[in-house]
Amino acid sequence: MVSPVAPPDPHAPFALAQEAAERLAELTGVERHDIALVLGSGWSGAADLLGETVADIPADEVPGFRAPTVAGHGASIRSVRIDDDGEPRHVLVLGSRTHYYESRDVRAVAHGVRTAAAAGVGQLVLTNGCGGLDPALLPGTPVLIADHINLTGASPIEGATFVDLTDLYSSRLRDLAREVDPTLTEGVYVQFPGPHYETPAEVRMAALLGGTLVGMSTALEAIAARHVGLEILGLSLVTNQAAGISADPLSHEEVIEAGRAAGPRISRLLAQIVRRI
Ligand code: 8IG
Repeated sequence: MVSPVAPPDPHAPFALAQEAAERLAELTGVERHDIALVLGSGWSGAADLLGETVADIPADEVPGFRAPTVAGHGASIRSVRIDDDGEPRHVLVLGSRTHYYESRDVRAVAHGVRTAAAAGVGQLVLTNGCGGLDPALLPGTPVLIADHINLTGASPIEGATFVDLTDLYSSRLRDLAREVDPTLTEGVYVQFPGPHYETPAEVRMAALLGGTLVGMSTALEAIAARHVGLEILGLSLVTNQAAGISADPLSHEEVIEAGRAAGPRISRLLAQIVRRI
């Protein structure tokens, strides 16, 4: 018998992203955006420091975006205008992201990035809160992502599309970030599927594999972003030592608190970096 279920249409996510970008242009009055920013745990203050907020839109008013399900995660999409010198630039600030752990839906995870590309964006800044694998990496430390290891077992790419991931996290943009803060160190971000945190044995494995940071976002989004040609900067905030690194158990409240404490400092850093892009 022939299956009555149609195969998934690989173009559908891009059509939805196009629709979302058109709706964003209507709602913000900004025809094209130049830079997109995805704000993870601890990074939300940066939007206020970037420039003038032209529009602030509840995410669920834009096709394909969902209201976030996690306490401490934002829920709006902002258009911010940077007017330093020369041509004004428009930054699309995605205050909410869909995580893979919410429903293992890679299309939903990639939608923000694809919408940004459809809105005209050339550079994408992905931020997150994460666990640190090196005992010397203390909570509150921002780290540049130099590369990633994707342990989700998933990809946002559908079909036989062989996307090159060399220099995925742009060395040009990392250099530029270090011009703002020469003390920034680099690390390899390991994306686990979550939503549970790792066991101490998994944390030791991630370190053996060459990881520096563990988290539940960013890698899948970076892959989707490279696929659509974006230049990517990744910034992590270490909000906790990974499981087993310190004797204390992990708690979401502790993660939120570390993000809150580091917030003003890393938000200033991020705003300075974005203004240089
Ligand atoms: I914030 O220690 C934050 N997110 N997987 N492990 C994983 N995700 C995280 C962690 C962590 N801290």
